[in-house]
Amino acid sequence: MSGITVYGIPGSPFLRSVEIALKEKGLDYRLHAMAPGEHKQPEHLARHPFGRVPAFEHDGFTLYESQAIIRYLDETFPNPPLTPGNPKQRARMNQVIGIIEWYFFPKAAAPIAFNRIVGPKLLGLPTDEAAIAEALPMARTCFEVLDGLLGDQRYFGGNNVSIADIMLAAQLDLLSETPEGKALVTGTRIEAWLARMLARPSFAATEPPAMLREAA
Ligand SMILES: N[C@@H](CCC(=O)N[C@@H](CS)C(=O)NCC(=O)O)C(=O)O
Repeated sequence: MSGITVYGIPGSPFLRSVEIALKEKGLDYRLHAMAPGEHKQPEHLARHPFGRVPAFEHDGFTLYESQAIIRYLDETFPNPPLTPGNPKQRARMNQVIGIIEWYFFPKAAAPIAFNRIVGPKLLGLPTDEAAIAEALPMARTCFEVLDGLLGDQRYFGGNNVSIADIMLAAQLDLLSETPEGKALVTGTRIEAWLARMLARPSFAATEPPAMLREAA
């Protein structure tokens, strides 16, 4: 056993990105699956003071923040590498990760996916159409920019899958289940890239729960 435990709510794209990295590395791990709400309880707040998922442990070393976890895995278990060796390609990967964390997830993907899927279909909350409308201009900018950064490359960091590809595809798989996400992806270079990513065994092995897909 690798001594790795991942804590999270199945269906969370950030949890999934960590699991995908583990699968890409061929590492076994224990998933401590939590129910929604458990992430705000004292037991989890002790692992993650911001009350989010995922959290991670490796032989007593604890960590949260998906990017930090995946980078740690990549340095600790270097094969196959998820970080390009070339500085320019590495910079592109880091740029895409920055876009995901600052613009795409909080200002586009999260408001749309929450208000189309998680809130109304899983939590019984009303859809906030205004929040979706507000998120759309940022979502359009993100798609335009990401499509340009991918260009004709196979992956964002060149010829091999990188941390940026894993993090973005885990987010996009859920977002593209919404009408807005589907419309944004269709006809872009991101569409073929996403299909390639989702066909990887690491993605197939970490499919979100059927309940979430059916809700979309
Ligand atoms: N920056 C964090 C973001 C984690 C995050 O926002 N996770 C979402 C699920 S995908 C979450 O925990 N949401 C629950 C909440 O905000 O209460 C990371 O990279 O791990």
